[in-house]
Amino acid sequence: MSDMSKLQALIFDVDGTLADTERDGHRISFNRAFAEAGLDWEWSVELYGKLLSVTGGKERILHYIEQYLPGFTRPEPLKEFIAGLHFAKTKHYVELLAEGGIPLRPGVKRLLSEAKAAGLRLAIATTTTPANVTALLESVLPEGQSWFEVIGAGDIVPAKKPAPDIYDYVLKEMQLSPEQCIAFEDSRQGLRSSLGAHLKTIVTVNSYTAQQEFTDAALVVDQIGEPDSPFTVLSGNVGTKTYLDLELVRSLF
Ligand code: XBP
Ligand code: MG
Repeated sequence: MSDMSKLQALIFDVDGTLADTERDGHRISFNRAFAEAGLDWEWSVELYGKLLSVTGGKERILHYIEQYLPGFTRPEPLKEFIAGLHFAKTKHYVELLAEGGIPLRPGVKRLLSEAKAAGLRLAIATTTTPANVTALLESVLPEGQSWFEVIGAGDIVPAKKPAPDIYDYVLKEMQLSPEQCIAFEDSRQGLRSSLGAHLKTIVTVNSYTAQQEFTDAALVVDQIGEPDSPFTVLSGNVGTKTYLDLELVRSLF
C-alpha cells in the first residue's frame, strides 16, 4: 500500500507544457499537409489560436471545415478524408521535429530530473498522437523515453480533453489515486481535464493561453523557469521562490 497522503507522481501535458509545439510545430505541419493535398487552406498564427479551442488534430480539421468553409464540397467519406490529412500532418510533424526539433520549455528538464532523483514517478497525459510524443522525446529528451512510465496519448481514450478521460486512464495504469499526483498543464482545456480527474494542477501558460481563465489551478506561472530565467506568477503563492522546483511543487501539494 502506498501512502495516500504523499506525492507519488507528476503527470505532464505535452503540447504547450513540455514544449511550445503548437505554433511552430503542429500548425506548420497542418499547413504542409493541406498544401500537399492541393488544398488552399492556410492556418495563420492567429487563426490557429482560435482553432486550439478544439483539442485533437482530426477534431480540429472537422471543426474548421464546419465553421470556416461553408462553401467547401466535402469529400465522402469525410471521416476518411480527414484521417488522410491528419496522417500526412503527423508525418510532417515527426519530420519537422527530427530536422531540428522544438526545445523543451525552460526548467522542464531540470524539474523532471529533480523528480526522478527524488524517486517520484512520471507520466504523460496528452491528446496528441503517440508518434508526436515519441518524436518530441527523441529529439530533445531521449532519456525521457524511459522516465515516463505511462504515456497516455491520442485516441487511446475516445473523449479528448477537456474530458478527464486521459488523466483517468493514466491514473488507472499507474494504480494511483488523484490525491497522490499533481498535473502540469498549459491551457484551459487541459486544466478542465485534469481538474475533472480531481488532480491538483500547476499551469504554465504560453502565448496562446496567457489570457485564459484558470480558476482552481494550484498555481499559474508563465514558465517552470530556471535560476537565470525567473517565472512570473499569475496566481498562487510561491513564497520567495523565483522558479519552480520540487520543494515548491510539494508545498502546493
Ligand atoms: C494539444 C492538442 C493536440 C495537438 C495536435 O494536446 O490539442 O491536438 O494540437 O495533435 P495536449 P494531433 O496539449 O493535450 O498535448 O494532431 O496529433 O491530434
Ligand atoms: Mg497543452
